[in-house]
Amino acid sequence: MAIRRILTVDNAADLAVLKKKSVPVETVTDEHRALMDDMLETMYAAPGIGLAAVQVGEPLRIIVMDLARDGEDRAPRYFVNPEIIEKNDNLAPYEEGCLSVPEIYETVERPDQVHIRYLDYNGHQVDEAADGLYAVCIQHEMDHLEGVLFIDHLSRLKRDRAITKVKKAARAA
Ligand code: K1U
Ligand code: ZN
Repeated sequence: MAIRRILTVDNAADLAVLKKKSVPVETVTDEHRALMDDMLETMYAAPGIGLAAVQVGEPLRIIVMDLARDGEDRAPRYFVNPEIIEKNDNLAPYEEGCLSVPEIYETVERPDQVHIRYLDYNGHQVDEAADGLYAVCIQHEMDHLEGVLFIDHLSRLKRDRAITKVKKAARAA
């Protein structure tokens, strides 16, 4: 397993990759499982609660997540080719962050419940309902698969300010 570099929006080459639409996985292979292992290690090290493959430079429709709280056992989740089958009309606000937009937290409104379908680590199909933080996180990560960042849900002014702030922080580091 290895910790990979997380692409960030302050770098023009990284941003071009982050804006790409990720491609579906045909069959879940050991190579994909190795990538998921690396992604999980990268996410834990960051630390974060979710990560899309494109954030480590692999534009494949793969996501990892762990929503376990401090003190709880790790509970890794793996999503290959996730789809939203149904979503609720109720929107709920949540202050989101993103490892590709470091140190920026802004409120985004999303459907508060979604029904998802995906392949797990072993390539088995799972159908599941997600609500609360699970619903927020899976929709945030699935946006990454379309090349959409959470700051794209903000006004242009707020988005530009966020990018300027990340660029300034990167220059100071
Ligand atoms: O970059 C990412 O996509 C990961 C992102 C996931 C996310 C967070 C909040 C709302 C929606 C999606 C993060 O993990 S940002 C870091 C974070 O939220 C966190 C870090 C340490 C402990 C707890 C949370
Ligand atoms: Zn993100």
